[in-house]
Amino acid sequence: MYRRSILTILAGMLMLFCGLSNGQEDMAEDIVIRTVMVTDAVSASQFFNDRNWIPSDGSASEIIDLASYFRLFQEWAGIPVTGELDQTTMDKMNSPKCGNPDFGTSGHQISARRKRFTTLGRTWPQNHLTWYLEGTTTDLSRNVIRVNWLWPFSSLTFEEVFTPNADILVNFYRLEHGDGNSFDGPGSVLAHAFSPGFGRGGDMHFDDDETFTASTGINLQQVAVHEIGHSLGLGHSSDQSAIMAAFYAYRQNFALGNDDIAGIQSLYGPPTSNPVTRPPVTQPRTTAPTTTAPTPPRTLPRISCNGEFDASVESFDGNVYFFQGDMVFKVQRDFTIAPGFPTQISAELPGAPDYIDAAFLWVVASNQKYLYVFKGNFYWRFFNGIPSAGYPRQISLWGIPGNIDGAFRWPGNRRIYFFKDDKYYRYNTMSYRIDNGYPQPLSRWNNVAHPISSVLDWEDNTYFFTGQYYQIFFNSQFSAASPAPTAQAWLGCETEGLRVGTTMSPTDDDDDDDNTGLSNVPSLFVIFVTSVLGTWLHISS
Ligand SMILES: [Ca+2]
Ligand SMILES: [Ca+2]
Ligand SMILES: [Zn+2]
Ligand SMILES: [Zn+2]
Repeated sequence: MYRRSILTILAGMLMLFCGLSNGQEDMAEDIVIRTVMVTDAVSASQFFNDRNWIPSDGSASEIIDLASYFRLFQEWAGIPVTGELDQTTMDKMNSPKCGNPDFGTSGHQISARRKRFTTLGRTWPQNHLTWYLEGTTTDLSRNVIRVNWLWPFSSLTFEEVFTPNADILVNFYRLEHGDGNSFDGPGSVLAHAFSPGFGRGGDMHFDDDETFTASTGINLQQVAVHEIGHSLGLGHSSDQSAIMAAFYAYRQNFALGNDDIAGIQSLYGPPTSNPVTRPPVTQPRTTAPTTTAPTPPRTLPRISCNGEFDASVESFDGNVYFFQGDMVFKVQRDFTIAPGFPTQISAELPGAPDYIDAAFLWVVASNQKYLYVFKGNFYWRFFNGIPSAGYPRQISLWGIPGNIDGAFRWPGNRRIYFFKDDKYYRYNTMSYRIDNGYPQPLSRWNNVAHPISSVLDWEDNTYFFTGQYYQIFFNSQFSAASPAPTAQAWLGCETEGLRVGTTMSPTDDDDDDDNTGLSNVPSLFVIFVTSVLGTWLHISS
């Protein structure tokens, strides 16, 4: 049996050597060559070899004492130390985990007994990093994938970009995907990431055979925060409570631990007390993407790409209208522009004015939808796209002032929300009047910048648009993410269309009073773990 395991180890070393000498796999030493289900001593020795417990730099003796490795692993993983491949050990080895090795090429380190973080020996020379979501999964919508999963607590700053010329590319793959580090189907390995460097350096890959979630199960954000730790230069921690521990388990209260923070600060130092905005320093990528070519940017009328819209609302067919001057865009659920758009507002909604203030959709039934359009002191109504007779009418019929900024109807509590300047009004569609106690300060919507340009109720979350930026407001958390450029995310515009240097910081309001009504309703929404996000917002504001 041990003779076979030695052969396996030698074969593994040979494969690793071939991979390195190839030249194209310049980052291959970061990542496991293959993965196996551990069922016996042979596959266990492969596990130790793949994950760099046994030195892969040629310094290993040819005969290994497998029992001593079981003891080291059991101690490291925090399970009973028996020195044998018992069921607990086998289960642990086969449980969901990161695909990166647990140690460097010189094998298991004595320091692993100190229960702390490890580093990969590479760091980014610049403190400002760019990342690009190159590919997505059908498990989650693009906007959920794009939540802020980046690491606070260090001097690093991050910027999402919309071209592949980024420091960190994020993608989803199945099985063999061109980097010599195959995924393994459902279960076991969930993801892997490359340590800092050019080409694939810093890139994160997720195993698309997993079902990623925004709640319990394989939570994408929790896996991603671990993987980006590797992208920044951290290895696996022997502190099993750390995010950088190799094995994955869903955490109810998800946050970076002290060990993770100590690790990242050992590489990049603590956050600068007065952050300066640095220009992005992005090196040309030396390795072309091998599996998924980025889709070329679509050519759109210049008018769209400033991303400033007067109003946004769900359309009759379940897509999204964006109004801008005398034009209207229809963005489809896959974030492409519907054929025939943009077009004149008067062509899409006969009788509606240009330069509207706000709009909302009232869905009575799937075949009965009323679209309300507001401008100045008047409003118009369209039933299933057909203008209703007798309009426009006076906005005062709603009990609100003229010239509002935005409006949406939330089906969760059958209320209509009207926003103006730093206040909002809540209209009760059962009593046909504004609820008592309104208007309320807009600051109750945690972290939303104001005054807003428009607001949209869309797929379980609320989107606030201000100038050229938008913020996802997580209904289940009742808090907003950092602003992101509207034109790039919603219209697929290129960077050039955006004004350079425009920044916006979210307001920081700790008022978590839930009188707005949304958070009183039993959660119809995706539960999203945003403790890291929340901390990030706090720090960045
Ligand atoms: Ca897998
Ligand atoms: Ca508006
Ligand atoms: Zn890992
Ligand atoms: Zn990969």
